[in-house]
Amino acid sequence: MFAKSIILSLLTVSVANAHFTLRYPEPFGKSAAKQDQGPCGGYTLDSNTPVTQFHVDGDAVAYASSHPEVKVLFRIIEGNSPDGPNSYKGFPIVEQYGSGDFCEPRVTAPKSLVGKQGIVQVVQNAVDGMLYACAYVRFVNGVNSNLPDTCKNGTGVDAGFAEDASLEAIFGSSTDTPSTSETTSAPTATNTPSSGSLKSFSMVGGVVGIAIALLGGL
Ligand SMILES: [Cu+2]
Repeated sequence: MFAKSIILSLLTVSVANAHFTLRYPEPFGKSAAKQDQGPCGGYTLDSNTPVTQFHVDGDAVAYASSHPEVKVLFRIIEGNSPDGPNSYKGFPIVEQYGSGDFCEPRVTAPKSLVGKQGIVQVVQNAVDGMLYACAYVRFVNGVNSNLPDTCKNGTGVDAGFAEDASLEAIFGSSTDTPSTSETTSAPTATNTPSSGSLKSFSMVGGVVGIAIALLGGL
């Protein structure tokens, strides 16, 4: 019985620590250890923060998710502060299903930001609370026609538009109106198989399999 509870708590811990990893644009930092801390998952912008070009008419935001069901906000913030006064919805709120790689290749920003720096913030409303990651970007014209390799969807990963009051509330009651993007393209659901997610699936399968085997033997 003792061993059984240890195994169950180990499984719980591994899930709770995983959260998501922002892959593109290049994040402030890669650890998810403080991902429940807003606005940027425990990271702040400094002189070593990488800068990625971000195309205002459509660019990729890619992450790997350990959660099989989250709601996601892609928020565009003008300037160097994640608490800056001007922020915009880069895409309608999405509900992502299935764990693994996920990419939204048509996140947009207002054209007025071209030539300026800013922050792409990804906020997930997940089973273990609100999770945050940020990337520092320089806004450029046009659409990114050369999407990164990290922009892919894992096997079984799908998405649809969603509503989420907690994510909407991030915009607060400021006079700043989230941009009503005219984007009508649906979230990607190409389900291109990805070796990365297959690997993590089989890893999880292995852990669960071992746990089940051990439980069976108790
Ligand atoms: Cu999590």
